[in-house]
Amino acid sequence: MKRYLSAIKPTGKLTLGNYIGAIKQFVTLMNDGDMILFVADLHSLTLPINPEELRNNSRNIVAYYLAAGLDPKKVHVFLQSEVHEHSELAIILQNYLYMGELSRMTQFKDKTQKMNNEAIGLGIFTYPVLMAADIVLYDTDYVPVGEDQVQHVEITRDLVHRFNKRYGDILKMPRALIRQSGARIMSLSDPIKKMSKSDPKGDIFLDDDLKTIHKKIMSAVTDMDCRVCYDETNKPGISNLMTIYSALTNKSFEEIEKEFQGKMYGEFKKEVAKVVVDEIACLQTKYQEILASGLVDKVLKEGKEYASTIAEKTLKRVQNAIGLYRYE
Ligand code: ATP
Ligand code: LTN
Repeated sequence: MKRYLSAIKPTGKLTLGNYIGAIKQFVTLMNDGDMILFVADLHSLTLPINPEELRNNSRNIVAYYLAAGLDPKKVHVFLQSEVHEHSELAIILQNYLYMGELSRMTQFKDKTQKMNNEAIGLGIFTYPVLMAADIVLYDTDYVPVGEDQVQHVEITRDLVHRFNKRYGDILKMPRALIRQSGARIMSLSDPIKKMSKSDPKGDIFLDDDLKTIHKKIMSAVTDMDCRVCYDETNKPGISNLMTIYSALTNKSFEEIEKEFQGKMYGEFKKEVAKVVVDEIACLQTKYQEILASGLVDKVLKEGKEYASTIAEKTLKRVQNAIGLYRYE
């Protein structure tokens, strides 16, 4: 059975980008194999975060996982910080990734671009090491993520290759899995920028009220051309709305172009707004029910037990392979 593993950082309120690029993909894959999902709370410490927000965000992500339709009988969900093997394995694996390659990572460069060198924490630099540990700890086959995370999976693959060449066939080689369309939802106010929860300009949040969502879509930045057709380079705004519409309706770009041929942008936006509002309304209702039910804590407890059993075995296998002394 194939194993899928993925995570979301509790750095802020979830966006439509997280939902389409990551969570919806998890739901589609849930019946295809063993699925392990976690809240990457240790990764969220790599940039300053308020403790109360971190705690709330973590809990809310789990509730949204479940509200989106992830079935806790099929999917194992836990908090990264509760399975100590993630940190222990990262300490070992940091010796197999190099300063040069880490300093070339896009996320590191983007997130530290405006920071003073003296104030850049080590964690944002070694971020890919912890992520590699997250992935290999579970003998993962596939890592379903949005496009921005593919580079992190690629560096994990380099590490696995390097490690196995030296010690034998110890770590499983993972592969990134990205949606054909919807792997990169852009900001509604600046459609050449990724919609991102820690930089909320032009974001739709899953907990926005429905009127606000409608308004945000109706005022999304588009071009002057007025034809609903997909052209990422010249029409990034309309292409982004088409991507959102396509991801939520399963209609292809050709079908959408036909549907809105000769129609004004306003008409198209109204339809996109309706589809997004309907989907989020349903999600919000389930989310509130789940938060009130106490299910989140139960799921996290079971998930932690399941994950710990696997993680413990992998860590021992690695420790053995590299020569760390074990009594038993
Ligand atoms: P941050 O702003 O803190 O970096 P983020 O909003 O980019 O956060 P992550 O926690 O880094 O979100 O990502 C969780 C998952 O959602 C990842 O698989 C990521 O690729 C995906 N994702 C995030 N933003 C988008 C987006 N705009 N479009 C598609 N997928 C996305
Ligand atoms: N870096 C990821 C979150 C993450 C992750 C992982 C995703 C941490 N560890 C392991 C997949 C597998 C992000 O979404 N920003």
